[in-house]
Amino acid sequence: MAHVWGGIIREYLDHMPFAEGDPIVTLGEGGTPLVHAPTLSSTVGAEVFIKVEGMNPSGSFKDRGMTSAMTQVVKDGDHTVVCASTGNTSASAAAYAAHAGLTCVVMLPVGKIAAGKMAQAIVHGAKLVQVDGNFDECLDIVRDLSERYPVALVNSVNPYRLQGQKSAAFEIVDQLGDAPDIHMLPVGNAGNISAYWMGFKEYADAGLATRRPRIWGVQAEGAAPFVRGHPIKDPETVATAIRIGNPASWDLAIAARDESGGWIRAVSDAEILAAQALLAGDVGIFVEPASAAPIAGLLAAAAKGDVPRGATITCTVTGNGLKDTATALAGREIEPVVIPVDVEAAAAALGL
Ligand code: AN7
Repeated sequence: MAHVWGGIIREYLDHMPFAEGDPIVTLGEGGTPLVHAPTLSSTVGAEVFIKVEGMNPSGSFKDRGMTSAMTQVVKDGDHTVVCASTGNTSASAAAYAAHAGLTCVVMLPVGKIAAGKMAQAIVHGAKLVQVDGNFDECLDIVRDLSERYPVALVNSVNPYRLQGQKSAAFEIVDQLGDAPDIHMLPVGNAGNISAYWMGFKEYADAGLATRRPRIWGVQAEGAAPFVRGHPIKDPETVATAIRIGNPASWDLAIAARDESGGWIRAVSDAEILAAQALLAGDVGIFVEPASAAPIAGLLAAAAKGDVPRGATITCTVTGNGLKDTATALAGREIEPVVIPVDVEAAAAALGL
């Protein structure tokens, strides 16, 4: 019989802080495609694979961490979860809370959340609080709130989040047959880069990979605390998902970078948008702006001659492009042709 995917906790139970019989909260997350990108590969002189995390149930990688965080919340008998978010964490938390019958409170920077993500929080029934501040300030509030009130924090400072998110590294090794030479991903609050490094290390230590990859992280120029070497007060970028100036997992991200022999660099908003268009037009994958950052970083590294010839490089694209169509379409000339119901008019319109 064909294998039916059971979500990342069941699939990787031996590597998770849970046991058979635990009340697993899952929407079937994980098992996402790893897509070879031939044109991009020849452009950069390496073998490039794209890990398509926008295929998760709520459209982003956050679902991997939310299945584990929510399972622990249910085990603990808590009833209300809270998170700060640039949009994807709140969308995922709202979906998993709805599934588990929990109350979900989301704290969002006003005016800085993509429309699709806002819609997700609303339709899944989250209590929405908009804050006249940025993500970092929202995170400060929810951390305080969870210490003083009976609400469980499901941001990535909750260690169960990283436990789930490390499963993406396991999948990449399983899909490739070994770890890549280099793994690339966007860096915002820095939970994911920390989780991937944990996952790659765990798999190698268990003898399931022969090596660990170098980790190359990419930030947006206007929100690049790791590149500057200190927190940024007023982060700004078109990639609202990674509009973060004071990453919570600072030390873990630095460890991932340095232990792996990797780097964290920055790309401009223009490079991000160009990479988003390239992924959509040449690879066939529509991602949100933040997710295009690693591709922009890869192209910049190749232009500098920093990409080892023939290396196997995996890039995580973290969120689905449908969440933010306004940014994707801004600056594009769209002239729809309207024709009568007539095949000759259709042929004429197409220049056939
Ligand atoms: C598409 O939703 O922080 O470095 O509150 O949505 O693990 O934070 C989102 C982050 C990359 C950065 N790509 O990951 C939130 C939030 C997308 C994202 C990141 C985010 P981290």
